[in-house]
Amino acid sequence: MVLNQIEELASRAFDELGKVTNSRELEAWRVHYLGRKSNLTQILRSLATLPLGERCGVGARANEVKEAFEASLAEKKKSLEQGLPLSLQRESLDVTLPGQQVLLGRLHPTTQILDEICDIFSGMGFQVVEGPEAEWEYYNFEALNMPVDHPARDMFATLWIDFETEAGDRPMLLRTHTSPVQIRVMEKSHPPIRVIAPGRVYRYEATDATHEWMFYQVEGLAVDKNITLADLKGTLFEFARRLFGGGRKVRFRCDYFPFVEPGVEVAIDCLVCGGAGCRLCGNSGWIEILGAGMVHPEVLRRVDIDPEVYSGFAFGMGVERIPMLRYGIDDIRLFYSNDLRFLRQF
Ligand code: FA5
Repeated sequence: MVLNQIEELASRAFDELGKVTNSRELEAWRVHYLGRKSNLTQILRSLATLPLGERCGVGARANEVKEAFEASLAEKKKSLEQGLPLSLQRESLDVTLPGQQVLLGRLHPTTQILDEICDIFSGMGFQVVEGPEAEWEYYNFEALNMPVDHPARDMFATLWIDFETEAGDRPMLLRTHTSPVQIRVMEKSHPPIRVIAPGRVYRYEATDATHEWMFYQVEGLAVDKNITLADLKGTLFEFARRLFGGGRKVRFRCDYFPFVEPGVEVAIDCLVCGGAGCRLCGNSGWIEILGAGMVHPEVLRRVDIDPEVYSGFAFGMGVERIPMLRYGIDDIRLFYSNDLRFLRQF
C-alpha cells in the first residue's frame, strides 16, 4: 500500500518537475515534494509505525525516491541558471525544416498579350489611349455611321444600360467594340493622329469556342494626309510578322463595317490544324483576328476633319484570339473561367 503511494508520488513529482520553467516554480516544487510537511517526509517519519515485514522495503524505496528528487532538483536548478529559459528551449527553431511556400502571382495571359501588342504598335509610332467601357450610344453607333434603326447595329448584340439624365433619356450601353474611342480621339485632336486603344468590350452573345460575351479589343487609328489602304496593309502585315514571326499566312478579304470604306477582314492561318480545319477555326483553316478599313468620309466630317484633305485607316482586333493562335488554345472560355491550371501555364 505505502509502496504504491510512493510510486504514485514519484511519478507525479517528476511529471511536474518537467513543467517547471523558473526558480519560483522550482522552489514551490521543492517545498511540496521535499519539505517538512511533504508526503515523502511524512512517510519516512512514520516508518517506525509500520509492520516489521513492510518497514524495510518501504524505507529503502522512500530513501531512493528522496535521493532521486534531490538529484533532479539540483539538475533542474543548474539548467535554469545556466541555459536559456526553458520556454525558449522548447520553442527552439529548426532552421533545417523546409520553409513555407510563397505563391507568386503572375500576369493574366490577356494582360501579357496586351502589353506585347502595345509594345509593337508603340514601336511603330502609335500612342496608347483609353476610353470608357460604359459608353453613350452616340459614340458606339451614331457617330460611327450607324443611326437608330441602321441594320448594321444587329452585328453588335448590345447590353443596354438604363440611364436617365435631367434632360431625359440618353441611351447608354456597355461598348460593343473599341471603335467609339476613334471618335473621342478625333474630337479632341487634329491630324496627324496615330493611336491604339486597348480595352474590354461586351456583347449580348451566346458563347462558344471562339466567342465570349466579354472580351478585349485593340483599336487602331491613323489619320493624316495621303494615308491609303496600302498603309493599312503594311502596318498589319508588319504587326503579324512581329507577333507571330515570318512563317504565318495573313488573309485580307473584303468586309462591311458602316464606319469604313472599303472595309476588310484579316485572318491568320490556324495554328492548331495548320489550315486543315478544326474546332478552333470552325473547319475553315483560318481565324479572323480583326476588322479594318479606311475611315469613312462621313465619320471624318462629323468630327470636323475634312475628308478632302485627310484620310485614315482604322482596325479593331480581338485580343484573346492571338494567344489562341500562338499557343493552340482551342476554347476562348478558358481565359475567364479562372482555372489556375490553365492560367499558370503562361
Ligand atoms: C468590330 O468590332 C469593329 N469595331 C472592328 C473594326 C474597327 C472594323 C475599325 C473596322 C475599323 P468585329 O465585330 O468583327 O468588328 O470584331 C473585331 C474582332 O473582335 C473580330 O475579328 C474577332 O477577333 C473579335 N471578336 C468579335 N466578336 C468576338 C467575341 N464574341 N468573342 C471574342 N472575340 C470576338
